[in-house]
Amino acid sequence: MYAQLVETGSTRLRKLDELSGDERRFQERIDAGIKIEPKDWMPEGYRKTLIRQISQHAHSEIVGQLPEGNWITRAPTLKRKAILLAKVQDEAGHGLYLYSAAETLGVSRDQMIDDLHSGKAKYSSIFNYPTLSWADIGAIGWLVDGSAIVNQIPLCRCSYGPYARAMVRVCKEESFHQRQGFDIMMALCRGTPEQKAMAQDALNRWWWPCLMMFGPSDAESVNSAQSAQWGIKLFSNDELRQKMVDQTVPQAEYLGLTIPDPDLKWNEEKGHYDYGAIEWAEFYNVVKGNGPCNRDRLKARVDAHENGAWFRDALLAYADKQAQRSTAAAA
Ligand code: BYC
Repeated sequence: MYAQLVETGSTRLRKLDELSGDERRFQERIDAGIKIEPKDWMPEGYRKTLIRQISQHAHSEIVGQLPEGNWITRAPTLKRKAILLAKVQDEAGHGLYLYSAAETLGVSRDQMIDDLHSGKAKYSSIFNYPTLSWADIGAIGWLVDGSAIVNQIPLCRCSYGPYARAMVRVCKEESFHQRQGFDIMMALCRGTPEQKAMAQDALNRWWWPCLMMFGPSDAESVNSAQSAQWGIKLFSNDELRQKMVDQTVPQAEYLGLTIPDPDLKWNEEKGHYDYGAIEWAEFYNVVKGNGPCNRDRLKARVDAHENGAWFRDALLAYADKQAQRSTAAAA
């Protein structure tokens, strides 16, 4: 597994009667649905797991601006340009709420940014694929933001207060993003045969990477069991992936598009769609840094940080000057 393997303090899940003192009281609070707040006692593994997940989530929002930002100047109308600009700006906001939520756990913004730039911290595999046509912007909104909502609605009820509260606003905005993507797909599917073919091509390329966004299968997911016990994960990777498939198939039918999976079939007995095998080798390859755009994405972030150094220096110099002036005025 290509995982950071955060040391959670135990090699297997312990039952309530095996926990002692603070740990037991902590688990009882989680089991009673009481939110954990920054100043509450928490096991070190819980703190580290949240820093890992929330910072990776924040990095995904920030890196996630790159594939769509690529199309702001090329959006087909002024209205589409304004909508896309607002959407990409929302993603920056999501990154900032999430970095702030992670900071409440005692990690600094600088440390998180360093970990992203050094390759230690991950960001979502999905943002390592290129946006080749305008239809990709529709597909991202429809499928990537659609998947993000499925994954993130349960996070609004997760055990850590600042993360749960940040997710409420994020989910409301993601819902607008998903609709704007579906609206682009509807316009293309009602357009010329060439436009419809462009929409189909985008669906063909984004479908499988979107299923991979939910993470490895439950059998391979190293962090799930502990995160579930701690109330960070309320549904498993496979459960959420299934929800995404079930909700998206009728939407594709409405658009008149074909999901690129010959094994996709309604299973009457299960009440769910069965879907074909995911190419996990591709997922791990992307997570290891070898996807089509990994190097470009990281370079864009590092360059932006380095090019913004003068601005951060200027802010600090201004803050120092203001502090000196107020000290002088008080003297
Ligand atoms: N990509 O044990 P598992 C968005 C890693 S933002 C890369 O199941 P966990 C959007 C995983 O980190 C989308 N790596 O892990 C933004 C772990 O490695 P580490 C981001 C992945 O944490 C802008 C290892 O594989 N959403 O939607 O229990 C525009 C084993 O996995 C991926 C979030 O971050 C992946 N796809 O579960 C539009 C949501 N999947 O860390 C849209 C919050 C797994 O041990 N995060 N890995 O080195 C989560 O819900 C969970 O962290 C995950 C993974 C379900 C993603």
